[in-house]
Amino acid sequence: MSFSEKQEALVKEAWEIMKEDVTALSLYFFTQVLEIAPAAKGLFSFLKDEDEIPQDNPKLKSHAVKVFKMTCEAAIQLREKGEVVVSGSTLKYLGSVHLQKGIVDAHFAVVKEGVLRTVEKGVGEKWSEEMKGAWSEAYDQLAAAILAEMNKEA
Ligand code: HEM
Ligand code: ISQ
Repeated sequence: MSFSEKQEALVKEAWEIMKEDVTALSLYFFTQVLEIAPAAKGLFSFLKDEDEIPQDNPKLKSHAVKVFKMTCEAAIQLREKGEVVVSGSTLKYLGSVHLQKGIVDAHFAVVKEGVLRTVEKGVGEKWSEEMKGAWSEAYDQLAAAILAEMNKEA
């Protein structure tokens, strides 16, 4: 399925709105992921020794932002090139980080659900099935690129 200009625009539009409130949304993102999979807490260096999710941790925020920004970039590439292209060195890094943390296929579905819930919350009344579809597709393709690299490195 090809990625349309409309879909790219929906992903970008959401991120533009979300940027305004990125600290709170980063927290929400982690909260959702840990609600679905509590064990994920032990995987993140900045969470594992905490009793609760830190409310104002720059690392937490920067990690969350990376996932959203990379999904946006994936949407742009999908529309422009029909596939997600992550630069070789970045992809290698992503592959090795996640491999080392023991991340598997099923974890990606958990993070995807977290991403979708966070976009839904972030955009409020602008949320739609079409926007959900566009984010899902961009995330899935990005996840597939990371997983393929992980399988290559394993
Ligand atoms: C680290 C992106 C999926 C768990 C990272 C980093 C990036 C990233 C960029 C490195 C951050 C840095 O060192 O600056 C992504 C993207 C994903 C994805 C774009 C999906 C498309 C997942 C999944 C899990 C996961 C499914 C499973 C829970 C982690 C962990 C780290 C990490 C544990 C290390 C965090 C730390 O520094 O302690 N990810 N990730 N990631 N990711 Fe992901
Ligand atoms: C996966 N990788 C990096 C950062 C993340 C933030 C929240 C949830 C999952 C993540």
